[in-house]
Amino acid sequence: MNAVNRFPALFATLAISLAACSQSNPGTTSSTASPQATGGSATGPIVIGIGVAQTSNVALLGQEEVAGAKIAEKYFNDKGGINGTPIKLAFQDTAGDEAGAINAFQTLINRDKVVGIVGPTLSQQAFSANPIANSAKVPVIGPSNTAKGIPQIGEFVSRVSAPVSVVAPNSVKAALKINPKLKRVATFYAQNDAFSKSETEIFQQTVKDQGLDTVTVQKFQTTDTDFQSQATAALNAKPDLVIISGLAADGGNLVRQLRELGYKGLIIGGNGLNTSNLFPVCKALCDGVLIAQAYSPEYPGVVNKAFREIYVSQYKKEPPQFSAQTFTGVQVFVEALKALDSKKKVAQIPLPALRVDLNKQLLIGKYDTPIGEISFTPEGEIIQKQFYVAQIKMDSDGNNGKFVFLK
Ligand code: 1QQ
Repeated sequence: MNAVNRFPALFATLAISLAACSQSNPGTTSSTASPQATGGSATGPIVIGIGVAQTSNVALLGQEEVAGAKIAEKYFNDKGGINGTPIKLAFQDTAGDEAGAINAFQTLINRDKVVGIVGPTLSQQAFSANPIANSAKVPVIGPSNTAKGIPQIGEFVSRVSAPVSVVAPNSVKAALKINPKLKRVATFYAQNDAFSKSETEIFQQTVKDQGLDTVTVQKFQTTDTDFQSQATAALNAKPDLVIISGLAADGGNLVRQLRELGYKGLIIGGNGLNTSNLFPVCKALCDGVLIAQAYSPEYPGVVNKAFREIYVSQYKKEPPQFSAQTFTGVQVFVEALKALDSKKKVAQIPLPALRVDLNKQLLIGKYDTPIGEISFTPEGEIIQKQFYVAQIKMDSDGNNGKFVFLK
């Protein structure tokens, strides 16, 4: 089928997903923080910025981050906020590109006067927007920035999203457990996306380390919808494992087109495919895709139990990784602010000093979060213990699906 025939399906899918996004997250496109409600003000809530993608293709990933942040805001305020002072989240939509992330970060820093930012959604955006926050001495916690080099952007940048180097190899090992005879690997990656380039390097190294053969490497763009030429070239190389590093819309279309062309082997999706928003794109053909996870809904910690219960009651499904990681980002800010506040009331600290103190404090804390017990290296890299692999299981009509965690 040609590109023209593909477009209506893609746009219909995106329209549905984005409409669902705006319905489930009303009123989150801009901040309602008043000028008084600043980090270091004597009165009013303490404002934490959330700069993630609420529009564009990347909202397929970012809308799960908004959900996690909102659950965290209510959860921590119900528990008394920062020793009695509530927190308030200021949301700014980064959309899907660098310019959007830069705009959102500038608004959060200069207008909303946040104490710190959880965001952006993509590593591709982080490499452009984080240096701005870093120069302004505003702490940034990456909820989903997994490319190599993120904490190294600067001293005010940390992340609660474990890097591709520790997460991605798990799915290759899981594929080998399912089919120990695997040998021939076709790798696909989005060449216009920093995360996808970083993740494919790890996948390709893991393939070597596991004694498998790379039979082809195919490139695409995250904006592509037609993958006929790459998929056909890859299938001519007779792979028995396909590995995809891209984002949800492109990744989902690639999965679908590989299956439509007759590919029957295992498929591994990278972190950009790690959302149930993939399901409307590849429908029943999403079935069987393996994706490594930095979160399990079954993690037994107290905070995860509470988070999971709230998420399930609100969304009628298990919480996804990106929601858990964004909740975790807010939690780190809240707990670091509480620790600071018990030494000196944060409301009395001028905002520039508070931002600097907060960054120092968050890096030395230990946190019991939905994604497990975590801490940070002095550089801001997350130290996390548990990782998992899930496999997508679709209903036969392709309308509903779930992530089944492998033992
Ligand atoms: C990154 C990612 C994204 C695909 C998560 C939304 O891991 O850009 O680093």
